Amino acid sequence: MTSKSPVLVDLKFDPKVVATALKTAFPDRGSINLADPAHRDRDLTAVDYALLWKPAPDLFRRAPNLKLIFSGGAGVDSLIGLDGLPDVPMVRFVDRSLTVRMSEWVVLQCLMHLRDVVGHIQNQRKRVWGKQVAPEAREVTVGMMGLGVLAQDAAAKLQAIGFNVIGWSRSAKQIKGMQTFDAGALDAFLGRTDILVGLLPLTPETTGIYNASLFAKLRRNGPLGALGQPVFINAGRGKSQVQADITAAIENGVLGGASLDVFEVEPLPADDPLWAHENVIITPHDAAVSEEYALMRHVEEQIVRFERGEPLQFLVDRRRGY
Ligand code: NDP
Ligand code: OXD
Repeated sequence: MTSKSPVLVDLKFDPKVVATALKTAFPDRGSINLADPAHRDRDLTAVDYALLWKPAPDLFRRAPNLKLIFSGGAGVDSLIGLDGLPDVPMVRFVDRSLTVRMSEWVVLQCLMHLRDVVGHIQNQRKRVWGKQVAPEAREVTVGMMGLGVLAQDAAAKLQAIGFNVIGWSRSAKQIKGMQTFDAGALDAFLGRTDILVGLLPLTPETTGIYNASLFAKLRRNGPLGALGQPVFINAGRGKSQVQADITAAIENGVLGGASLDVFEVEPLPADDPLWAHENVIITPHDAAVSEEYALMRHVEEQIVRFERGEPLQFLVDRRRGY
């Protein structure tokens, strides 16, 4: 009987949580956790599978016979350019737990801006009874940039609340109840958008895409006067945004507000001007964290499929970069 290859794990997550999750994960094959000092110097030459998030630079040299690589998150931008990355299938993380968390964050941010929650909290601190008349959600159009797994779920939940939702993606899509635009129709999409939600992967095409020229094309004073100034929300990747342009757009009124979970440099440096803007909501790249038990379950499921010769799910297209 041949023994099953253990799963090599190199995740720059909370090491205690990873170690706890690994105690029950992969019962038939075990794991080699590079965060565990007892495993650090193990021979990796016979390892078939690796679960990675920001792996060690020498990992692919030490593990030259990988057959399958798993990303510890939905995004693969931090893996795709790595030196020595072998030409084997790469599976990204797609799971209900991740999707639901992202939708919660997106809905929360849209409602924060719709109902001026920041303004209300400021009034409360000053003991001011500052009644506001907010627009109704249906008067506001949320434009999703990216219409993948995460954006489609968030869009459905925004629609359930009443927002008008439209979407833009590389390839044309037909989604019930939603006007969609393909890559060539970006300007038409932006011109109808009051709240822009970025859920794009980071690729050469999407690097710096959220910039001054794009913000200037968003709709101002929508048909019902809702919101007045457009809002930018991004939970995709920070390098898709030109941060200096966001700061300038907030300062010169091109944008009325922003919610940012991702940044060009993370953690966001303490002296970045975005921290100080009252109408900018900053969260520390925790819109949708990978839940370790769900991640290990997903890896196990895909390995079982692979070993049975069944097609893998959630495969990354290296040529497209996501
Ligand atoms: P998907 O791969 O399912 O969807 C990506 C979407 O982006 C697709 O609709 C795709 O178009 C579109 N897209 C890609 N490139 C372009 C382009 N050049 N022009 C127009 N559209 C483009 O990804 P997910 O929805 O699962 O995740 C999206 C991203 O969210 C991840 O890559 C990651 O960066 C980020 N993320 C952030 C988290 C956080 O906590 N902040 C957590 C999890 C993910 P098409 O449909 O035509 O292929
Ligand atoms: C991801 C992330 O890509 O957490 O999953 O950013």
